[in-house]
Amino acid sequence: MLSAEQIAQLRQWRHDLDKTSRWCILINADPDSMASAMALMRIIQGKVHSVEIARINNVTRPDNLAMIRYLRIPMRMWNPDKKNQYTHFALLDSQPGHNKAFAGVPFSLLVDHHPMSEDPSQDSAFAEDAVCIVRPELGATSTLMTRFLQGLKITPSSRLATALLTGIRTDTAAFGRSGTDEDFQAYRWLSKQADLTLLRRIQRSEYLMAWLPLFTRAFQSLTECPQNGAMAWLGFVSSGDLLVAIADFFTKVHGLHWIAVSGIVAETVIVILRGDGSRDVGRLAQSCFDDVGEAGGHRNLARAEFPLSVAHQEGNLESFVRHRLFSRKLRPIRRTQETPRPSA
Ligand SMILES: [Mn+2]
Repeated sequence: MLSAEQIAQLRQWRHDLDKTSRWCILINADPDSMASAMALMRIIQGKVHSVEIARINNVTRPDNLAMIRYLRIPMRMWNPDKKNQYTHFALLDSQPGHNKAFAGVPFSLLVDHHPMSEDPSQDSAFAEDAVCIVRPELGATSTLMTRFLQGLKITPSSRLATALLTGIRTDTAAFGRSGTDEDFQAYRWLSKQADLTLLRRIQRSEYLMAWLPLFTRAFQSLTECPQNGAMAWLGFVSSGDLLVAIADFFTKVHGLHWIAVSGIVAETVIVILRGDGSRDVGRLAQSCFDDVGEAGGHRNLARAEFPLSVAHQEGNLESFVRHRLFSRKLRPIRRTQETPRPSA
């Protein structure tokens, strides 16, 4: 909740915005940052000369592409050469030290929910009178932006409310992973204004047309593994995200306790493991692939990566992976608290 004093400060900040200023809202685009950017745009529009949203990354996830399309989020790729077009910069859902692209940008506003960086910015000097609001206890920056809208008595459009709802849902994994009472209150408030049909359409955009041939490969190569598991081999794929999307699909199959979906991305073999918890796939990944590359994860989700060259020495890649998944008991399990865990 914002205090009366904080609301007064926010109103004053908005009131004092320079009518001639040209704002750029810089984000590392994901649902939370995109929604936050839309909210800030709504808050400062009309109070400044212009405001644009620029992203530093490519958006490739189908649900994020759907969010941009259905909610018509105006966004361009950040071009550092055009920095001089703007007089003010805002950074949302990130901190200057989080990405090289933020270096040297004199931010006037920072709103975020990540833990405060120990070394906030070596290269990025904040602008004079910069406002930094970091609330690490919150599940999403969208929650904070919702509080700002409430404090300013701005009723969000249904598209903006849907965006913020998507931001909170995504960052908290629909309150399954994180989220405080405050996130939940914001969520409930937004639900009244949001377009829930659109929200469902965004959530359901899990795959791209171009991925469908990979599903064919996955189904054709699917083989059973011990303890009600299965593995699929996809060969060369353009990114590890595709393997993740397909592995996640198989978690919806009742009776399948765990799945390993593998493929080759450039010079690396990637194995994505998902499970229903009846078997610790993090340990499985480690015991199978720890000796050839990086492997680890949690009970329900894990990942292993190793160089193509390792497996090549042992002949056929698919049988190499299969052999390891089948004969895991032959390898000792070494697992410590400090074991590196590739992001699964
Ligand atoms: Mn976030």
